[in-house]
Amino acid sequence: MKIGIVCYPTYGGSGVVATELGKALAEEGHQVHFITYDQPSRLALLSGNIFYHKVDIRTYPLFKYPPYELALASKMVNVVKCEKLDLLHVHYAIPHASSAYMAKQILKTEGIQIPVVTTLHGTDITLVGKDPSYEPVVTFSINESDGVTAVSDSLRQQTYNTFGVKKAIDVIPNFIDLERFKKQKKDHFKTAICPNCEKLVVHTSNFRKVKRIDDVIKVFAQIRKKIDTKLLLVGEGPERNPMEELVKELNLSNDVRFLGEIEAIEEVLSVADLFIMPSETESFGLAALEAMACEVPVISSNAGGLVELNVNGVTGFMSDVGDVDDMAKNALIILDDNNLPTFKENALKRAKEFELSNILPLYEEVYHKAIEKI
Ligand code: GMT
Repeated sequence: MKIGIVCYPTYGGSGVVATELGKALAEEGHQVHFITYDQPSRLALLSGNIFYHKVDIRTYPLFKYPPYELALASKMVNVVKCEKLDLLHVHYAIPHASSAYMAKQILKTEGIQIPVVTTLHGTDITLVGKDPSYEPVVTFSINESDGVTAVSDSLRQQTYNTFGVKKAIDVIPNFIDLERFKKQKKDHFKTAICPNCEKLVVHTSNFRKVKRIDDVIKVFAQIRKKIDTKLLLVGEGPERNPMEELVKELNLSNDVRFLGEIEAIEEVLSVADLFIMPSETESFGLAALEAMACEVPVISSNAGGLVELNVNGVTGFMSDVGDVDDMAKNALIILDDNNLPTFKENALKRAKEFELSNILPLYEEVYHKAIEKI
């Protein structure tokens, strides 16, 4: 197949899933055309089957807000025509699904039928999409897609509960490349961070409020009172400065490090003992899956799709959003040397269920159904 993939090329989970999916499809022999405003961060263009088409967003003094949706729709039209694409797969409903709808209508006037598959990732539904300023367009574009997927059953349900969506939604969970995400020997790194053999707790995210990084720090403060531990906070975003202030306030500066964005995240996870994800909402929790693949157990909230990933008492523990006391109590159970090896083993075993090769055929099936339908 010749597949056009549209996504946000940033560090967010939806962009990562779209990019890794595209790379895997290319390896399977499909021709994959990324249509984005920047080169996706995890994309290496070293495959003959991968192409990148940049969306040019023209500014003009009259525009307070440059019309990205129109530039994207126009680019989709051109790429579908020039490259003779069989299908467009858009990741994140806003505005990708509505731009794809417009592209599809334009192409129809020229006698070209292009099926559109939309993948819902989370905040496009749970936070931004349900806002009245976007909701009618989101509902319409989902209903007009030829195939719709959501990354967890929780997100599928939320979509039905929040929007007037009538379309069947296939659940296709996030996936993991176990060749890349595996525990590696990085003893020198561990010694540098934990010179006295302290335990290591890690959190990675894009530092938005929804991630509740203050809870990570509060849980860590409680753990540290009982055992020698260090905390690594990986990522960048609006919450970074306030969180640096909180660390100072709680007198934790000697034990907490902010690492910023790191490309080889699997190297950091390789030396971690515990991953904390206390999110307010989380449609799947790709970062937690990446940790589990590197044999790191997870303390998480029980929000959204996290209950479909983290197995309570087995791969880690789940608590109600904001219940930092419960999270800290459970973290101490995991970090106990008598328990840690079993939790690590279980985490890896669970991650294996989301191996890329198990998930890829599910997307291919959705593509075939969408193409047959049109
Ligand atoms: O939350 C993020 O870090 C980014 C966000 C996005 O929209 O790119 O991630 C969402 O999509 C990921 C991939 O499907 C999911 O694993 C994340 O759980 C989801 N984030 C939220 O629901 C908050």
